[in-house]
Amino acid sequence: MFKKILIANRGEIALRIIRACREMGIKTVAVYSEADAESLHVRFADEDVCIGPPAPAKSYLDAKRIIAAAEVTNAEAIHPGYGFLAENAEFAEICTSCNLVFIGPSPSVIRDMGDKALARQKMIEADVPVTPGSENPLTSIDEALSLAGEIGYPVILKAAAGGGGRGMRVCTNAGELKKNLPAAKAEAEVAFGNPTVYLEKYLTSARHIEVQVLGDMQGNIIHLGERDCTVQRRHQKLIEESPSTAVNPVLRQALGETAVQAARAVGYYSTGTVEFLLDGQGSLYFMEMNTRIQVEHPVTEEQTDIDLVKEQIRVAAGEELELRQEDVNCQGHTVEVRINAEDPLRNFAPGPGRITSFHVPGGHGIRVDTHAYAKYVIPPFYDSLIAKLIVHGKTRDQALRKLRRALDEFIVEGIPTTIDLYKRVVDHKVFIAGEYDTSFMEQYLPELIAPEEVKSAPAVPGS
Ligand code: MV4
Repeated sequence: MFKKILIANRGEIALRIIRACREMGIKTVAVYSEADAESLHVRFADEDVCIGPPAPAKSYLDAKRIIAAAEVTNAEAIHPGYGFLAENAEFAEICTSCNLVFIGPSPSVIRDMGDKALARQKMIEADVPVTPGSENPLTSIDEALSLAGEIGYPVILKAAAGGGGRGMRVCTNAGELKKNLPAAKAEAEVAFGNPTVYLEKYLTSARHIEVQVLGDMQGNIIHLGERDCTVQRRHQKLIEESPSTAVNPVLRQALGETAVQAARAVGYYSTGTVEFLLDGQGSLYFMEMNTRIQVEHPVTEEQTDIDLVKEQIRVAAGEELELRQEDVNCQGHTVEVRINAEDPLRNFAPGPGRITSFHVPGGHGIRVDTHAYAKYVIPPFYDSLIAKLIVHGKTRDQALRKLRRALDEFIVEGIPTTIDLYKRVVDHKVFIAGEYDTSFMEQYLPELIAPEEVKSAPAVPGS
């Protein structure tokens, strides 16, 4: 097992990894930018190295600085967390070439799953059901038009190097497809340095269900249940819950087996997430595979009582999984919400600044993963996540009551937050009934997607 791990990240996920390491008796090295000198991950790590100015490109995204910090502190492994370099195959390769263990899947799997068009192709070859659409990247507008004609509108254009909703455009007819294809390619080139775009049938009233998988280097792969991530705002997940109210035991079995089949098809090890769309008829379609520990991993931890970060570290050290599929036992109901420093009155623009008072909720079944504290200054340079509130109850009704009570107890003053947005969602009868789909926010809480002045503009599909 490693004696010392460097955490190449910041905020709550850096703290989360430090916690796992400390419980495993592993020393920790924190890296931080000048903007994070007062951040808790610096304080709680055994050692810390300032790696540069606030700009991510000169700090948390700079492989050279991170590797140098690992060398001067004699760290044996690097945990990338999520975001930053977590799904950067080149960084994973650089770690390996510098005799550092990258805590994650192999670089080739990171690269392959990072190309969403290639991931689809590999799933088609493995008989994993994928959303009807292009089997290869689109090469011409004629090809796109004939394909869309075959599968029927609406269709959605997706950037192969994108993922998570970035650069997606919905087209409801041939005219929109003609207009949006060149724009989507140009946008993908600018955003990801890769203009490759593919096309899928747009499933209008779907659920977004993802399955947590865990594999070791000996070829063992298990699944750890599903997370329903359907409630999103502009492709940012707002709420994640498990189990999904749209999944019955038969479908759950199929979901888990299909997720393991997908992971096995690409030789997966470490923690990973297989994302599916579930259509109104109960059909499952592979959408993409994420090769990192995700923001919402605590949902699965509370359902299964398995520490996913510890398992990820054990696998990276070459250990075989102790867990067998029959040992995975999901209990109760868990819901997670992300508390962001964003201002709902300013179209959720980031609201960095000093937190003047901070009180987190507690009590049975309440977990708060946060790096924030009273007097802490949320910097403007990074994502606006302040805390994740995760609640667990025996039933969904109990969990939602706990969540509502916890949101009322959550005190953050000095900066704007999204706490009140969640009170609106959790109070909504359609959400409480569990009968929501991907259109939930747009259909029932449109004022929380865009403020009044923007709403007057006609919604342009594919915008
Ligand atoms: C889709 C889709 C329906 N059909 N793809 C992918 C990334 C994620 N952030 C949203 N994604 C979706 N991809 C096809 N072919 C529906 C979603 C989707 C969604 C879309 C719009 C508004 C909210 C959504 C919530 C979850 C999933």
